[in-house]
Amino acid sequence: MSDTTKIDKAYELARERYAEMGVDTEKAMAALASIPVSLHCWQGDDVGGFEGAGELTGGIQATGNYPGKARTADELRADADKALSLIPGTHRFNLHAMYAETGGKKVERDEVAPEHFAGWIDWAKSKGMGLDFNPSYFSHPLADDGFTLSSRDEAKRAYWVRHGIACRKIGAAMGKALGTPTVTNVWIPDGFKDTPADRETPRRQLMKSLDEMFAEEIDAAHNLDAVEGKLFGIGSESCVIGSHEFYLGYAISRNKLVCLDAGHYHPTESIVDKIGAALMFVPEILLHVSRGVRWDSDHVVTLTDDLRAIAEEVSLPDRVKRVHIGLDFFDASINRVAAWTIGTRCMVKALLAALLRPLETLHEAEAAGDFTTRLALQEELKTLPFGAVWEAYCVRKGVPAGAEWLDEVRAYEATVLSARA
Ligand code: RNT
Ligand code: ZN
Repeated sequence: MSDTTKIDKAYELARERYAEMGVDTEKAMAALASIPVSLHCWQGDDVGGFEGAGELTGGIQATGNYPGKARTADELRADADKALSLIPGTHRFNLHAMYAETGGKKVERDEVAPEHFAGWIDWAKSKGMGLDFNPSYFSHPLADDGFTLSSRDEAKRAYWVRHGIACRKIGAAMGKALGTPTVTNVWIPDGFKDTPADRETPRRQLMKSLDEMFAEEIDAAHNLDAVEGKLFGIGSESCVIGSHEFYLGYAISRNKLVCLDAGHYHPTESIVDKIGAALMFVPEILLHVSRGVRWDSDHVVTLTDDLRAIAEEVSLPDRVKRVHIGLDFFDASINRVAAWTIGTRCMVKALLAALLRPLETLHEAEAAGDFTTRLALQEELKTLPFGAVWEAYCVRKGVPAGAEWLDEVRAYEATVLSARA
């Protein structure tokens, strides 16, 4: 029996089992195909970028030195092509400003322009993919004292405001060219290592900077602005200026997207319950799906209970259009193409598992106060043949169903990655 025949047979049985539970597997797969996940470019090169920056700063860290990381835009695109060929569905790609292609010329961050992303836009267009974007507020001499948009130094603050303005224009150009809005996400590292005496002044500076950056109205069909808070970073343990509360308030009052990064809260705090709560007050949200291990360590996303719960929240029919799913992890200790592939396949798997639930039945039981049925069904669902539906979905999308994707990554490693000195 060929593998595809085995997968077909297993799928037929799975379809029946799910139907008995009141779940239509065909509908679930159709819904899944319409949910894009935005792959972050920075897993491909440990958040290095193409400016020749020596060191990753901003209180984030990629540990490990696995050989073969991408050094140029062409290499990064080739690596992403490989990963995308192993992930079912059509997705998006998320760039940082420091990945501008400047033809070897030094271009200041406040002078980056759409032309520096023409190569990326052409590439995305050829793949029918949308792009997302981020201004880069780290790994730069003007960010070395740990303050950017919240700086008291007017020259520095103005420089970073101009960078933000330039990046929104790039986002809009990408969105316009690709016919799908680019989410341009602002994250800054600003904060204090030790107890501040004044927590207010830098936040006022940040608010002023954001208002200046967002002053120009941009068509929401082209660009959407998001703001990402966090609890702490390396070197900003005592106070992060752009905290969650700061940005939630900012996003609500300015009608912006709030970005929830799964690694940016207290270690036991999940973003699961923040999604629906925030959506009552902000128009849309951006997720940075990540996996913190003891701290904001940006581990590759795996199929954890937390990931599954996130997927359940975002895959609800009225949510999918309002939640932009982005990934944010960077592991330099394993093959980077594999890291992208593992993390994104897990995200898609979690979405499929979420879509394979008898939502109506669960909601009815809950509304009737029958929490016994709710719990019983939730647990039975965990052992239904979800893997058979996943494999069928992969076959239909023309990607490897199981671990054989790794053979392709290994072959790519042997022929392409190992040739990079
Ligand atoms: C940092 C934030 C931010 C970055 C990327 C590179 O803690 O999560 O999103 O990881 O922009
Ligand atoms: Zn993030």
